[in-house]
Amino acid sequence: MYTVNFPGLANQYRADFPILSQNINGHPLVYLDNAASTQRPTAVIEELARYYREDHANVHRGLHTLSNRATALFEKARASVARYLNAKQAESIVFTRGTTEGINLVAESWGTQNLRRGDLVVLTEMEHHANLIPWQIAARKTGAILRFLPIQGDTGEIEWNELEELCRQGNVRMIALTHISNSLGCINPIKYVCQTAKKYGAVTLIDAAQSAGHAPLDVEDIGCDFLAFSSHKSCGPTGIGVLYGRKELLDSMEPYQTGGEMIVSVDWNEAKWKPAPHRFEAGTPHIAGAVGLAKALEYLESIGRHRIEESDHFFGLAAAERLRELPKMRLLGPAADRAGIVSFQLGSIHAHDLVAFADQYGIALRGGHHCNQPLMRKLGLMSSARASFYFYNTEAEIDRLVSVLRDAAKYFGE
Ligand code: 7TS
Repeated sequence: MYTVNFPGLANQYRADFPILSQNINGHPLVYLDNAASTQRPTAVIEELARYYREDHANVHRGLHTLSNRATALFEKARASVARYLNAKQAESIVFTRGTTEGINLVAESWGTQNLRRGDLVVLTEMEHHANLIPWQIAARKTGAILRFLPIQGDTGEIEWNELEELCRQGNVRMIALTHISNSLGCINPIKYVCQTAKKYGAVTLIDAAQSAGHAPLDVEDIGCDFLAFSSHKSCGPTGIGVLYGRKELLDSMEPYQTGGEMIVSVDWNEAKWKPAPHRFEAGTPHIAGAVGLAKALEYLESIGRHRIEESDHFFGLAAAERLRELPKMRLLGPAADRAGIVSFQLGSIHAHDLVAFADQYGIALRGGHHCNQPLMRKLGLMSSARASFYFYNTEAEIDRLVSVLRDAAKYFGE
């Protein structure tokens, strides 16, 4: 029926996610809010408990056994993340609170130290607020100018050769873009963007919030300077994330937060920083989070990121195909190459009403502007509803979604 085959990963892996086997409002939970946050497998939940039960102390400061053990685990987690991203060295990995903090770090540290009046920062019109507002602030502080690669309409397609035209103007200093759009589900050609940037001497930042847990990512192959992601969208704990940065670039940047553990020496009036990554990790980090994230990445590797990517592709296309059967359905995102994220507007039903209706039947969707206010405005929408899938979802859950949306259309008179 579909152009891609159902990968069937749920048969093998759904049982690893205890939260999914519950009823919500008297119906089996259908969790389709994975773009907001994925769920955690038992392996990660148990690793967090094990860490607190057996190994916890503060890192990098104690000389006692537990502190050494916690430090070793924390630094081992950094090395695991480096391997996951194919970063050349663990020192390129900064632990943050999440994608948002990673981008803020770059915009504040790299941005305010390197951008000059009239420099261009190039973004796309589909950026999450987390990859927009930090650049607005950096631009305000430095006099740099933001430019946006426009999307062509509901499909979210971008004329990528416009990037080269912009770069030819000569003063593009930063290109920051999302790999996968959290509302349109399109997959952007980040390798091409980074190659183009390099030709013109611009620095690149990839927002990998929606891709790190979903597809193979190789920072060497992509050729990016920075890449940020969140653990909680990749089967790991909340409150921890990763900023990858080219080591020499990180070492050239001043920290934007200061305090304990990021220094070499401190005097009354001045201090000297450690090299990266520790200069960017002031204060006690989320140690358990890093340990849990390493376990989550190990779990994703055991499934195989290519298989997860295939599964997302199936769900994106299959859900779009089935949702199109509904009358008055306006689907966002590309027709072909798409991730497992499908946003839509059904007739004139407000997305919040639709989400509340679906929740009565145990279906978890998201409705709103998805932290893409300017994008929604450009599309002439106040909001949209969104179903986002992961490898533990099933084909039957698409049927359930379509059936409940059909009932919603009737109920709201569409
Ligand atoms: N960038 C993108 C593309 C995202 O989708 C999100 C979160 C972020 C950045 C921020 O990530 P955080 O972990 O720092 O919050 N996106 C969503 C979403 O689509 N629904 O809830 C959060």
